[in-house]
Amino acid sequence: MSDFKPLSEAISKGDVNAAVAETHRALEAGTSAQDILDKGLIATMNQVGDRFSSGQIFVPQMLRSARTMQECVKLLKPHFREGDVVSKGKVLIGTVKGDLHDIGKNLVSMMMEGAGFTIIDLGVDVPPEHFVEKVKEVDPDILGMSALLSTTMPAMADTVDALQKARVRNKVKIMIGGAPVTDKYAQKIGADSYASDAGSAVTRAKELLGIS
Ligand code: B1M
Repeated sequence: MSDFKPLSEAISKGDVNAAVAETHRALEAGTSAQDILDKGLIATMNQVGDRFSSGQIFVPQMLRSARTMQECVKLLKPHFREGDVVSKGKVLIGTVKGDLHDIGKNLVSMMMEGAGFTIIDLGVDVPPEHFVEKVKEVDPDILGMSALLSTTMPAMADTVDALQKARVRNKVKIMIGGAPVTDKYAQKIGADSYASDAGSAVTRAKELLGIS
């Protein structure tokens, strides 16, 4: 079993060089990219979140850890590719209005891209009207929304309403996710699907489009 302690410490401290070196080391030692992601990177970010909640660290430290994690994720990206495949479908994705968290959304995008979907990423703090405009312009198969704050979750419902008002709701499947989001909430706001993590986002997306 791999020792993720040095990687975890580097991410906690926000030491990009050490974290990148540790990620390289783990890959070279044959550790799977999935294990590095789950047991090294995501597990550490959860600890960082707990330290923030308990007042041991503040936003600047959390941000440094987040940036460090993003650099490590870049190294893992090529390992999640299934190869050059014909696109399984177009996915328009973004973090909802008022929300700046993008690590989870980026992981979902990366996994979906690796599984053969074409990703159009609108970034963070995306207002409902921008989602609507892009749905009309891009005509995606799936619209993915991410929210990490309980205060920004209602923006998902607002976006579904805006799509309805613009008469484009039925043109696209809607998938939502993010730490405070639940299956029940997805049903409540009329989304088509909820995924709890990046791996299941790929499975749910394939289910939505009836592909394997
Ligand atoms: Co923020 N933050 N943050 N933060 N932050 C949380 C979310 C929080 C839980 C921390 C805490 O208090 N314990 C808390 C939210 C409380 C709540 O609302 N319930 C919080 C807060 C309060 C805040 C601020 C308000 C702090 C402040 O300013 N006082 C502020 C808000 C800014 C804003 O958005 N307007 C803020 C700011 C930040 C930073 C900018 C410093 C930074 C974000 C940097 C960035 O993303 N570029 C940050 C971070 C890093 C976190 C924590 C520590 C980590 C989030 C993360 O990246 N996790 C977080 C605590 C935590 O989650 N433990 C916290 C790793 C990531 C892989 O997981 O995003 O859950 P996650 O994504 C998963 C799944 O959820 C799912 O798949 C992903 C991969 O498996 N998923 C989807 C996500 N989107 C999906 C979409 C899908 C399907 C699945 O379909 C489309």
